[in-house]
Amino acid sequence: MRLDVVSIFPEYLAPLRQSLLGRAVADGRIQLEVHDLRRWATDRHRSVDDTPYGGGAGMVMRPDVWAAALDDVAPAGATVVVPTPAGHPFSQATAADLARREHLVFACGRYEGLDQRVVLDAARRVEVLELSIGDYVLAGGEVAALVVIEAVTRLLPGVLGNPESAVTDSFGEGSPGLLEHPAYTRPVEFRGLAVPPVLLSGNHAAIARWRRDESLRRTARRRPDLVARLDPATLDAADRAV
Ligand code: 6GU
Repeated sequence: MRLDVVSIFPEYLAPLRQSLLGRAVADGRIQLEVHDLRRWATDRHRSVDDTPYGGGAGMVMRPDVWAAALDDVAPAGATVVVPTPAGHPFSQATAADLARREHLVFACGRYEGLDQRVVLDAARRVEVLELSIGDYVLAGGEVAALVVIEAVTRLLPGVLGNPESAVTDSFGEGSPGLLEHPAYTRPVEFRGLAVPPVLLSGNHAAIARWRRDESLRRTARRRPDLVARLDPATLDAADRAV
């Protein structure tokens, strides 16, 4: 996979070179380029923004600068991702979809976002996805791009340490749509808190049942919206008792 990220704060993207993803980049399994948007600015002051038509607070990022950048870094076949709190909700399903693309380009805006014509123009030749990572407002798209890139690249073969953890996690494709159960490791007692005895029993059926009950209880308490969306066919009699 190839990743290009365009930002006026390229140093914000430094975490992409850390950890498992950083290893994949260093080994050449992922091609990563981070670009400073100001490279495409043309005036003396390298300006990238201007006041909004119609008035109002904040600044809007200039279409000429962004279009020149995307012309250069998003060739035919690329998918352009524009992080914005006004975007479609980003989800595990979106991450799985993006993980199947050859080339992702992230256009990180600051201020009040990009002139909408940047999106309209780029969409004439490549797919453009405006995505939001949640219902809160960040100062810019950089951190959202980091979130999307981490969620996508950990699904690529050979990027995540353990490929199975990508399918068993709460929102993974092989999951029942429940939050994960709590996990424990040694010691068996820590600051007066014991590991639930069933996990020490060696009874694998009982352990599986306990984990499922804990997942159901946790999901019901924390994410009733997910319980409402569960396929009733995936629930057994013991589930209904929880
Ligand atoms: Cl993708 N960008 C910004 N700036 N704020 C956000 C967001 C994205 N998603 C949620 N809040």
